[in-house]
Amino acid sequence: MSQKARKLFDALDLNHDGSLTRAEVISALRSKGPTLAAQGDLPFWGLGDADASSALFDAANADGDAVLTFEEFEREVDRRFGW
Ligand SMILES: [Ca+2]
Ligand SMILES: [Ca+2]
Repeated sequence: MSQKARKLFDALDLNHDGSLTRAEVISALRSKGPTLAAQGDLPFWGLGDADASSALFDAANADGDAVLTFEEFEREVDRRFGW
């Protein structure tokens, strides 16, 4: 398991329900992204606008439902960020 993926997932899970909605990914990356990047918890190049965050959600959302599980999120960020 990727500790970095876990830390990022928990930071983005704004309502702490164990899954990420599209709105959470967009909102959390906008509000917390710069801090996460400054802490080394997210590559600076991984920061993007709402469209990029939405695209990240779609890329990770393997089953096409409304939320990302940790497993879906981990698979995508590990691949994308080389973790
Ligand atoms: Ca959530
Ligand atoms: Ca899903």
